[in-house]
Amino acid sequence: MNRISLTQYLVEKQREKGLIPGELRLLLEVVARACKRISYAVGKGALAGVLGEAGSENVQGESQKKLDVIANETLLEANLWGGHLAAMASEEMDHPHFIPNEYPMGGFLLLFDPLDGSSNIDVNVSIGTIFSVLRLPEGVSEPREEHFLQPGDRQIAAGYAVYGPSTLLVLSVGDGVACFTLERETGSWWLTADHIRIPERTKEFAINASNARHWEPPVRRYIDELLAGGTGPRGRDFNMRWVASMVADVHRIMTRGGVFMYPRDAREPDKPGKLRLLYEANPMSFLVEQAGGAATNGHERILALQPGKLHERVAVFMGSREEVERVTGYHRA
Ligand code: AHM
Ligand code: MG
Repeated sequence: MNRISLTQYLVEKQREKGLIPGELRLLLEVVARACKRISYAVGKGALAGVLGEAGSENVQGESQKKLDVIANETLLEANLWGGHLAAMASEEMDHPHFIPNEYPMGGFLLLFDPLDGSSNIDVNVSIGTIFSVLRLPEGVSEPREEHFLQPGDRQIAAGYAVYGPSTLLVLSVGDGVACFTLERETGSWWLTADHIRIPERTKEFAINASNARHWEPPVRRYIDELLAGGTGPRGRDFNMRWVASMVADVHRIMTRGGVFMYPRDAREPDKPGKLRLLYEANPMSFLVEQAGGAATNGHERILALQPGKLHERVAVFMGSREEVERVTGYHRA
């Protein structure tokens, strides 16, 4: 079988298509290497003592699991000295981590959710890593936190790893979406799907329905219509799935379509949703749009939003275009 490795794929984007600078290729390879290490730690589980609580809290007031901390450190360490980055920001760190003076500074900013789906770590359900790459704005020689506050449309690459039955890396450099599978024995990533397209129509939706009583009217209306099935206004039955790991839910949608929602709700009225804009919603929206799907906060494209702060939250509706457009339309009605 003539297999294409991650390196070959990226070299082609760089050399033949001139789509990405060499520095970005090297950065993405380092991120992929860090994800591989995280995958090995996840795979060892209790045997490596990586399950359970870390006994600390992150800036969002969420208690950290040991793997949240391990994954964060793995990504930081791997990316610190390569010379491609100016700074890194993470769900698990209050403020960005700037590249220390002893290492060369590069022109990119890396953001990540090191371990997405933390509530699934200890129950052996798929979890993942989400990442986003931005450029340090032109003319800036000293990176600061505000330089991360760029709309998602400015991402030059984004991706996620899923640590599931297989370990996958799903990536876009703005030229479609490709999926690589990790061959554990050799540590190589092989291209296993390219030009991924999300079907425009779907019969599957993903939402945490235990929050139904807190939803806003447009979301209630939309879900009620889906639940009404064949005899309701939609005239067909829908199926529901909720893994509670965004990476796994979005990956299912990448594979067979569907719509993923985490709307804002009345539990914490001052927060516009649960998921974070810069390192969860933006990279996932970039991938979903690159695969022909759509992603909004109920009103606007997520990728067009101007972030106001690093750990900002946002409502999320993403996946098959027809459904995202419909639920977004209900917010306008
Ligand atoms: P995390 O990054 O701390 O794991 O939180 C994000 C996760 C998403 O992966 C998932 O879609 C959502 O939180 C699940 O939330 P809930 O537990 O409310 O269903
Ligand atoms: Mg997350």
